[in-house]
Order: sequence, then C-alpha cells, then structure tokens
Amino acid sequence: MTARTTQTPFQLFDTDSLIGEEERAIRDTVRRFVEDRIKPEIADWYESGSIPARDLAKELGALGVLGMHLDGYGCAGTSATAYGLACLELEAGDSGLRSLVSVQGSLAMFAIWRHGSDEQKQEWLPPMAAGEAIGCFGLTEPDFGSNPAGMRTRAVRDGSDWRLTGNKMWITNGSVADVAVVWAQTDDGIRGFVVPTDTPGFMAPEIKKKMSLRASVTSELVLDDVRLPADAVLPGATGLSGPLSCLNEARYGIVFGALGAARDSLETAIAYAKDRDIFDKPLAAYQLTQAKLADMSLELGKGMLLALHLGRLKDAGSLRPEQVSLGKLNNVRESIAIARECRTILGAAGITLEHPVLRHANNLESVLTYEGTSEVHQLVIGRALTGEAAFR
Ligand code: TGC
Ligand code: FAD
Repeated sequence: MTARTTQTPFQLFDTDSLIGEEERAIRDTVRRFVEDRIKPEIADWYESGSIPARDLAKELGALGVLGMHLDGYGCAGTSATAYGLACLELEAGDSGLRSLVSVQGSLAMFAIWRHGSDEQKQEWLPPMAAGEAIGCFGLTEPDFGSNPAGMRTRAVRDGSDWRLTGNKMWITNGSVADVAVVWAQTDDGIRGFVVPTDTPGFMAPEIKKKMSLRASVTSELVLDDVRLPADAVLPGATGLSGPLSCLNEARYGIVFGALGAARDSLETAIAYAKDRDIFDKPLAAYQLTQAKLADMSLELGKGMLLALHLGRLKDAGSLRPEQVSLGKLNNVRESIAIARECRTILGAAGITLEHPVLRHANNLESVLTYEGTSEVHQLVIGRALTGEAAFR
C-alpha cells in the first residue's frame, strides 16, 4: 500500500494563504527561535519551576518581539497580525514564554507607550524593547481580580510627591522586574504609576508551588509607603479605562497564543498516534482516534480563522473590546479542550514532561483565568448582546 501525503491542521485550512509574506517571515523566525532555544530546555525549566528570565528577555529583545507592534522608541512597528502570529509561535513553546512577552510588550510597555509622558517613554521603552529592562503590570489584588474597580491600593499626595500603599497579587515578571506599572486609587480615580522596583518600600516575593505556568515568574507586589516623584504618574490615564485599554492588547495576543499550545499538542498527538501500535496496528488507524483528530483540527482551524479576522480588524483600527472577548473566550476554551484530548491519545506517556501536552493543558488553566476569566468574557459578550451589564 502506498503511503498517502498528509497535511497539518493549518495546511488543511490553508491559513497561510491569509498571511502576508513579511508576516510569514516574522512567524518563521520566531518559530525557529522556539525550536532551537526553548524546546530543548522547557521541560527542565518547567520541572524546576524557574526560567532564566533575564537572559531570555535579552534574547527576545534581540529577536525584536518585545513591544513589536508598537511604533518608535526601539520597537519594531509590525502589524498586529504579525504580533499575533509571534505570540502563537511563542506559546507553542510554552505559555510562560508568551506571558513574559505579553506582559512586557502589551501591558507594561503599552501602558507607558499609550498613557505615558515623553520622558517616561524615552526612559523606559528603548531598554524594555531591547530586553535590558523587564516590566510588570500590577492590577490584580488578593481580593480584587475580576473586579479591579474595587482595588484598595492607594496613592496619596504628599507635597508634590506621591505615597503608594497596597498589595498586588499574581503579578507576572514581578520578582525580576526593573519597573512596575502599578494601578492605584487616588482622589481623582484610578491612576497608573511607573515604579522603579529599587524604590524603597517596594518588594516582590515570588509565588511558589504553582501547578501551572511553572516556567514563568509570578509574584506578589508589596507597596509599603513607596514614595514617588510627581512625574511617576501616567498622565494619559484616569479611571479604569486606563488599565482596561492595556488588557485589550494582551488579550488580543492570547487569542493567537493559546492556539500555539493547541497546535503543538495536536502535532504531538498525531505523530504519537502514527507511531504507536495498539492491538497490532497504529493508533492513528482507528476510527475513534481519527474522529478525535478531525474534531480537534476543526476547532484549531476555526480558532485560527477567528484570530486572523480579529488581527485584520485590529490592523484596520476597528477592533472592539467585545470582539477581543469573543476570541479570548473561544480560543482559550477550545485550546485547553484540545490539549486535554491530546493527552488521552498519548495514554500514560501523556502525563510526563517527555511530551508537551499536559504541560500545555496545565498552563492553559492559568490562561483561562488571567486576562479576564471565561465567565468575565461571557458577561462582556452578554452585555454586548443585551445591553444589560450582569457583572454585579
Ligand atoms: P465598566 O463600567 O465596564 O468600565 C469602566 C470604564 O472602562 C471602560 N472599559 C474599557 N476600556 C477599554 N477597554 C476595555 N476592554 C474596557 N472595558 C470597559 C468603560 O468604557 C468605562 O469607561 P469610563 O470612561 O466610562 O469610565 O467596568 P466594570 O467595573 O463594570 O468592569 C468590567 C469588567 C468586569 C469587564 C472589567 O473589570 C474586567 O475586564 N475585569 C477582568 C479583570 C482582568 O482581566 N484582569 C487582568 C489583569 S492582568 C493579567 O491578568 C495579566 S496575565 C499575564 C499575561 O497576560 O500573560
Ligand atoms: P476571582 O475574580 O476571585 O474569580 C473566581 C471565580 O469567580 C472565577 O471563576 C470567575 O470567573 C468567577 N466570577 C467573577 N466574577 C463573576 C461574576 N460577575 N459572575 C459570575 N462569576 C464570576 N494580574 C495582573 O494584574 N498582572 C499580572 O501580570 C497577572 N499575571 C497572572 C499570572 C498568573 C499565572 C495568574 C494565574 C494570574 C495572573 N494575574 C495577573 C491575575 C489574573 O488576572 C486574575 O487571576 C484574574 O483576573 C481572576 O481574578 P481572581 O483570580 O481573583 O479570581
């Protein structure tokens, strides 16, 4: 019997025909970096719960992915679609790697780029784009995750200075950051502050014993009467719309990124099923296996079409927050389902770090929760459909 030519899920959908030449070149460069630099090391980093964040930040800076869709200040100024494709390739390595890049570029850098003064931009954006300075973004608090409007961290005036007091929780990159963008209540509503992490009173203990995102630094931020100069405040942001505008950027990256974890899981499962003989023939030759592979490929391909559509809307400047919610909700929910189903195809072998599938599934538990839980995105979509806000 002659072997048939096979296609990958994305080849089945011919999604490459929707991507420009330059975008494909960027994607392929990031994919090579992940294959050569990340995949050989990631299982060990995950098992030990540590990553060489400082080295990686510099390498990612040299690759040009930090704040890559922003203009000026050393940023590459690519299309939003190219940024999405880069997120997909990074997350095919590990969600923790994509998180490092999302938090740096879409949250910390974007906050300064969109809402900062010229001086703040000049001081922080070039070293952050190069990966010489690492940023974090402190919005969530121990008692206020889905509802950041209730935050208790407070900044009060002291002469022309500010004094900042409070606690932030679950902050990616916190313990390795050089600069933290911290959101706090003030007499004028919620404001953002650019806080160099060597300021007295700033501490960032790392959160340990995680079962998800183990190859990512997650921290608490303790702000114990941190004194900041008048020009530490982001002049362009007043109210909750300031931090939420940054979340749109990071959520957009996740719309693509989650599909990378799913693609890597599915490619692993297909290769494994072809290789593994069960009851005297390859696992891939059973109808039950093929039904799983077909259904997963459908969801992966549909997710990619949705991501590319949202990417084009973003490039045209017309992407709305509720549309980002459609993509984040669907693509993370389907990607975690794919990673879990792939694990069944690998049987017992699927539970180890020899294969990436359970690592991806465990990581996607965090991705399902951060940047707005699935329930929050259902409620955003529900509000868009009905006009009724059902958050409270
Ligand atoms: P609501 O009354 O709806 O809005 C308050 C003000 O904000 C404006 N707004 C937005 N602006 C920009 N983008 C959006 N997506 C916006 N959504 C709302 C809105 O127009 C209003 O403006 P104004 O001028 O009238 O004041 O606010 P709400 O308190 O009812 O909350 C709505 C809700 C629940 C959707 C929001 O609080 C929310 O999204 N909660 C989820 C919190 C969240 O996602 N946190 C993420 C923290 S960062 C993180 O997880 C990083 S993970 C690491 C990684 O990315 O890898
Ligand atoms: P809660 O808000 O307590 O939610 C608990 C449950 O209640 C969820 O299922 C939720 O969907 C549900 N729920 C909430 N509201 C409603 C409602 N109105 N109706 C029905 N159900 C509801 N934050 C940052 O600021 N910066 C970071 O860099 C960052 N990095 C993170 C990294 C990791 C690994 C993780 C896990 C989290 C990170 N976060 C970060 C925090 C993240 O954004 C929050 O965990 C998330 O917003 C949810 O908040 P919570 O965990 O407090 O859950």
